[in-house]
Amino acid sequence: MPAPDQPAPFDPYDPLGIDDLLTVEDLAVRDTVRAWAADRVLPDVAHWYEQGELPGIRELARELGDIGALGMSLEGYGCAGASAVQYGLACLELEAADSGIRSLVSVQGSLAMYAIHRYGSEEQRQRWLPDMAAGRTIGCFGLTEPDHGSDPAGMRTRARRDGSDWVLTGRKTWITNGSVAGVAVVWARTDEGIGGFLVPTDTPGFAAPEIKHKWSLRASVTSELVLDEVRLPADAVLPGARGLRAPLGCLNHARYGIVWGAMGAARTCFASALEYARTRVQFDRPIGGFQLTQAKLADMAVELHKGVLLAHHLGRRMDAGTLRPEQVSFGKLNNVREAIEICRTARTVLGANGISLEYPVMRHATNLESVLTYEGTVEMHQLVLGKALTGLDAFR
Ligand code: TGC
Ligand code: FAD
Repeated sequence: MPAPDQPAPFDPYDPLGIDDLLTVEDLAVRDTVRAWAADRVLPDVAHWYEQGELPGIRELARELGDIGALGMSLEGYGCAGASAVQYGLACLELEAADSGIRSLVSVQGSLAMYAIHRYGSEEQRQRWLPDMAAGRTIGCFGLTEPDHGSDPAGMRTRARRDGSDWVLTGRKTWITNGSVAGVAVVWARTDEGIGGFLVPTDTPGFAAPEIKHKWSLRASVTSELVLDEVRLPADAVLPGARGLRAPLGCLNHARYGIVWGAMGAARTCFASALEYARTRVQFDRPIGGFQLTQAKLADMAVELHKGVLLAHHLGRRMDAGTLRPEQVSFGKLNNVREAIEICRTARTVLGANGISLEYPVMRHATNLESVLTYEGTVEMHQLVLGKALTGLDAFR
């Protein structure tokens, strides 16, 4: 322990002492998730990535349920009721292993479970949430369509009334967890505007073919959703979800998790570059001794820890109930953009080894190409902020 008037020694992995902002409970959540990822993801993830698959996803989901990571900041129904900061720390630790694992958790908790928790009836919550919190049922969230990605207001998937039933027809694409889901939260146009529907995936007319040939998020299941006259009972509709604001409300929660998660990917790449720079010798000295390498490492560290501070600030606002959607856009825009830059810079520090799966940096950098695009592209978040700053809508 340093004397009270002496600052703690400089820690290259926590140069600003951000850990001091965390409570004992926060640190316990972080350590639990970090240990789980070290045990269950890190030993195999490069192989999964190379194979382009996530084998054992159902078992992984159940284990994530056991550690309380699914629907982590939701209250009741078997959810952990953790704080937003704790949920963020969990996202960071999961994405430090691989963005695909964080995606699994984001979609399950922040999108599918959040939609049911926030907009569902009591019966719907009782039916789905305990199994989803335990990882026994996996959920997916179908908003994006082949012709409507950034502009979901134009969606074509339609839900029409037939007696008391609903009949859904349409197509969703790029849906995380789609082929392994037991329930799909599907957003569709109705005569009263956009609504949300809970579709058990064994319903006749529903199919979820997996999307192959991805060069990013390869350790993640991504699928199309095909809805061909899918007949659902009246109680399949989410009663509290009216209009596009409902799915966008879920996105706030998931985007918030990404603000933290992206810094996890960046942390891993920074650590890899730092270690490499200390040990790789060229021109008779470690490359970390060259000014150009030090400039890279210093800039990476600055952006990494600024990003973590930003995430923490937004987490406190979410816990206080004061977080605005524009502030989430601010965080998602900055942290994913900086994270991918950190990973690309780390790649250069590792030279040729940087492109090898023996090191994690290229895997993280390619994963972040998806993270840059999903949950609102860079441009969408620039436009959200642009509109908030100027009062002028530049989307259309
Ligand atoms: P706009 O007219 O602005 O808004 C329509 C209604 O929604 C309200 N609203 C929001 N409410 C809550 N949170 C937000 N962030 C909101 N943004 C808007 C708004 O107040 C309005 O309400 P009301 O009551 O007046 O009707 O809508 P717009 O059509 O102009 O679109 C705005 C825009 C472009 C920002 C929005 O469409 C958008 O965010 N587009 C990006 C689409 C996107 O992010 N898709 C993500 C799909 S899910 C996914 O990618 C999961 S990947 C997860 C993983 O694997 O980890
Ligand atoms: P487009 O909307 O066609 O955009 C193409 C380009 O045009 C982008 O650069 C965009 O920013 C730009 N652009 C569009 N409009 C404007 C404008 N007005 N001004 C300036 N530039 C503009 N979706 C789900 O619903 N659920 C999921 O679980 C899900 N998981 C995903 C997993 C992965 C691996 C990926 C890659 C995507 C996933 N998505 C999911 C889809 C994702 O949300 C969309 O890809 C994203 O919203 C962008 O839509 P798009 O790909 O159709 O691009």
